[in-house]
Amino acid sequence: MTTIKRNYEVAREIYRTYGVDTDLVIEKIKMIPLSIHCWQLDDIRGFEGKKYDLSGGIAVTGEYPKINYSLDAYRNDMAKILKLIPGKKKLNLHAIYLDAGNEMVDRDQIKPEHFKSWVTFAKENNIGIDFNPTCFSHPMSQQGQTLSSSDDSIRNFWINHIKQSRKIGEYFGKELGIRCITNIWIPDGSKEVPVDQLGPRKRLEQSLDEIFSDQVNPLYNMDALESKLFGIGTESYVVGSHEFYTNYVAKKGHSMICLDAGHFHPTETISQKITAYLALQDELLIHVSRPVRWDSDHVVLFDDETKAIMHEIVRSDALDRVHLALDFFDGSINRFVATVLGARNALKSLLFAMLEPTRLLKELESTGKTTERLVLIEELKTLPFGFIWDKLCDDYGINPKDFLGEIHTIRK
Ligand code: RNT
Ligand code: ZN
Repeated sequence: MTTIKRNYEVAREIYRTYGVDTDLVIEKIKMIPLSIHCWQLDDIRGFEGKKYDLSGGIAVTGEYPKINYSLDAYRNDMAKILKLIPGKKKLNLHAIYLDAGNEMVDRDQIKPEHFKSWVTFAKENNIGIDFNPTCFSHPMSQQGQTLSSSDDSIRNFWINHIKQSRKIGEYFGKELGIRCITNIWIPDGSKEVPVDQLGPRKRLEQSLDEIFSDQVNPLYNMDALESKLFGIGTESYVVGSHEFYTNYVAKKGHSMICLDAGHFHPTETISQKITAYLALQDELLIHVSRPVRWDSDHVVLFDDETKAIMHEIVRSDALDRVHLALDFFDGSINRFVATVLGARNALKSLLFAMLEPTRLLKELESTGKTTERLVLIEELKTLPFGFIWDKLCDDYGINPKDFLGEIHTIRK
């Protein structure tokens, strides 16, 4: 018997004494899709005919040598990345990762045909695709306004971009038989508090109404709206704030909220917001990220907040209603490794949460045994969780202990 199997048997027995069936948990976690973001690998450069500088508050910091990827080389690395992450995966694509050959296709002109080769890639790699319109790093967003702009030509440009994006999402869903989530994030806001705070928000509402007036089959595409508290250059005012989108979604009754772990005040945590949405909304998208003092998008760790996010989902029995997508970019370490490591840490956190004897804890809670509840929660932290994780990796032919060995075989 291999060490991994032997260790697993021991761990399985220990978890069983807490009423946890580890075999079942492993089978269950294999069914939960994790959306791997396309942008960590190439600093969100994409494959548009023309490469624009990053803007809209999107910044990648770090001096680790980067690869100037061709689409083929990029896909090669992405395929390798997918193989190093256990479980079910989706690829979270941004619109600027289109494949239009040598043609320069502007954002308002993108069509499903420009993403045909991504469908092939997804089929080859047995994954679904999620989508994001790219409303930043473009001359039309240079004034810091897109959907909320008072200039109709700018506003319409971005409305059209997002309308096209939703069609592409629908196309992915239909072609792959896996529903696509199209997540809309815009950078609109300002450095100082504007005198007119209401005007841009009313224009954003109108733009969204116009976008969603297009019928897109909800079986194939579902939309999410991502808020933010502040960004670089939008320190004082963000049009698409948390309150704005929460009210928009509640009022209009379509699309879901996207909670990004880095988009709130540093003392707020999204783990403590999840159930407020689950109580009143059908679905929720989470951008699993790691803020350090601000929305710094550090690589996701197996840390307390990531575990708390997963605990809230598991304890609410909402694994089918909450969608997990990664969102970080670190240019200070190997970007390939960053993607794999962050994805694994998100999954590890999920596995950790799923191995909790939730029913037992809830029972203690409902019978007022809060001392026992706290003791048990602390006890669970030192169970041989790592052995279960190793088994999950092993089921996918991934050697969890040879991670660095794997990465030394890949290009920088
Ligand atoms: C930006 C948002 C958004 C982006 C990606 C690249 O603050 O978090 O999700 O990170 O679209
Ligand atoms: Zn995000």
